[in-house]
Amino acid sequence: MATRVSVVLPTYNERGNIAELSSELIKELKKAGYVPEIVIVDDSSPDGTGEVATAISKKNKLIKAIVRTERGLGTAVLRGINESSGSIIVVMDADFSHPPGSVPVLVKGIDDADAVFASRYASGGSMNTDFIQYYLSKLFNYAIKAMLGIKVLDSTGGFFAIKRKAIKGIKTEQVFKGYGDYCFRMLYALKPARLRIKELPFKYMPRRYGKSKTPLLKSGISYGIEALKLRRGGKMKNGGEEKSGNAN
Ligand SMILES: Nc1nc2c(ncn2[C@@H]2O[C@H](COP(=O)(O)OP(=O)(O)O)[C@@H](O)[C@H]2O)c(=O)[nH]1
Ligand SMILES: [Mg+2]
Repeated sequence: MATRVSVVLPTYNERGNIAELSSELIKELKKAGYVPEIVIVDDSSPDGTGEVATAISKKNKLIKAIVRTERGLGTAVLRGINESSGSIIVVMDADFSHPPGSVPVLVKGIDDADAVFASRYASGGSMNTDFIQYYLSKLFNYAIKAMLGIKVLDSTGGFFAIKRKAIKGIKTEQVFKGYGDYCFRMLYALKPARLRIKELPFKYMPRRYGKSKTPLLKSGISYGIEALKLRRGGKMKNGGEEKSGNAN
């Protein structure tokens, strides 16, 4: 039986991207021999992404649309994971920055791993920004990697494939919250399980339609604070405390 691959797409104002992206993902995964499932989690976007998602889900049973009243990237990803059914889960942005053509590459990479992270910084990867921005973001990601002792360099990108059974053991409510920081929180929570985790390069593209929702400086600062908190929490745990260190 072919492997079912669920792609979780969190959306906020992605009306121009979502239909085309869903159909390209289905095409790419089918071509590679997988059974695709697309799970869109929209937070009642004012641009009507939810309506488009609902309409395409009615036409195509491989697409599932969830429209929530709450707001938040981390919790949207978790909702998508919980409502998906594939043995492999892919999480990615819904704006074509994460190219649909890279998805089968990540999924294939899971043959000898438990999770595969798409990386802008691995050899062969790139980012469609100027030299300075690229190296600043790479440096920032190095700092997070060193601080948390995780294996993945691109731990803020939110583009990865993971086996469902790999996340069974983690406290998902504590991990999937906030913004892009959920991604390195997940890697940190997975550390004790000693999973096989690897990175494969991909080329980060400019978004096709719409605008970015990430306040770069603000999220950079809050990611830094979050990484510090996690590290401190980890040390406390090693020192004999019961608490997991990321209680809020
Ligand atoms: N459900 C949901 N999705 C979000 C939210 N904020 C951002 N996203 C989605 O998360 C992905 C990344 O956001 P984006 O604006 O592209 O940030 P950037 O890639 O850092 O510029 C996109 O698919 C967004 O639509 C949110 O509050 N809720
Ligand atoms: Mg984006």
